[in-house]
Amino acid sequence: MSSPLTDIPARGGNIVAVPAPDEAERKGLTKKEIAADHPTWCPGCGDFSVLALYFKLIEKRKLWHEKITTVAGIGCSSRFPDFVQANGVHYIHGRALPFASGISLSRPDLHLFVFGGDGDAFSIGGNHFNHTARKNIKMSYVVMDNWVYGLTKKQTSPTSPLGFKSKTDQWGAVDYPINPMKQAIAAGATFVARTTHTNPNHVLQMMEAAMDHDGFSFIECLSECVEFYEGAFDASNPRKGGVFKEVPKEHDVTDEMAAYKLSGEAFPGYFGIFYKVNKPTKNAKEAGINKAAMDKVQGLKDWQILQKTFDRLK
Ligand SMILES: Cc1ncc(C[n+]2csc(CCOP(=O)(O)OP(=O)(O)O)c2C)c(N)n1
Ligand code: SF4
Ligand SMILES: [Mg+2]
Repeated sequence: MSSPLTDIPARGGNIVAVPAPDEAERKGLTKKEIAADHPTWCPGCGDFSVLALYFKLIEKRKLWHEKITTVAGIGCSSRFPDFVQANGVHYIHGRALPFASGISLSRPDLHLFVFGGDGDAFSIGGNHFNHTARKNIKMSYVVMDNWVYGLTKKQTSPTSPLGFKSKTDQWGAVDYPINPMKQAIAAGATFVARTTHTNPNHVLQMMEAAMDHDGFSFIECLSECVEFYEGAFDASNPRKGGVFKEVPKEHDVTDEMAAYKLSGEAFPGYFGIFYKVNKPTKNAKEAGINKAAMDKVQGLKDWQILQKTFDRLK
């Protein structure tokens, strides 16, 4: 019987099942079991609610410690893995996605979540974002967009709006901001959604849908930096007199042009799934290549495979 404790991918990319206790007997994790450390964010930071909803997702979907991996770069939002009692990596600024890609391709059995900020994702990590999306590597990437560099105390980020006054733009930002949704769609992400930390049910719904997507799933989650950009998202928060507008029911999520058009709506824009298509993942393609290679050397010992390789090089 297959078990969450013992399913490990074989060299060919297949899952090897080793007999183990019935998974039905195993209880899901509680928030107490999954919460590692007291988050060090400023009181009122939007990132708290995203973390709380990640815990909720883990509880709701009955994920176990060894089945979840949380990866991040550097930034306030990127502290995420430190606060989760499971395997995780707090990696280099902007380099979370390449690290996560390695995990995804070698351990396709894991639920892989990557969290980070707008600077991490679209500035220093911009290229990695495009390439991970186009390769359709299976993982869920949640960008906690606060329109500012929080950790380093208020510099202009790639999503800061024109005119935003920061330590790097004392007279107001002059560079046109990027649109994360348009960028994700154009780069080839197969799941693109938008949510905001002020609507917990919606965040959870988007995370669940992203997790269930077989491919690279991207969520832009507005997450307010109360310290350096207070009130940035008030226009999207009904409790602050704003509007939370869901993606229209008739929107066809497989229509790339329609998704692109939704992304162009002026702030606060729409929230929900903009784009979702099924395409073969790099994981599946590589597993196929690995299997074909392993079939060729079936029955041979490791040293015999190595010998054959060296013989070929002669
Ligand atoms: C290679 C490198 N360059 C720059 C930094 C400094 N640095 C750390 S976090 C950060 C930006 C953080 O902004 P963002 O990714 O939006 O995350 P936030 O803190 O807003 O959540 C920068 C520039 C670094 N740690 N490493
Ligand atoms: S500086 Fe901003 S993003 Fe960082 S913890 Fe404080 S409120 Fe959150
Ligand atoms: Mg930021």
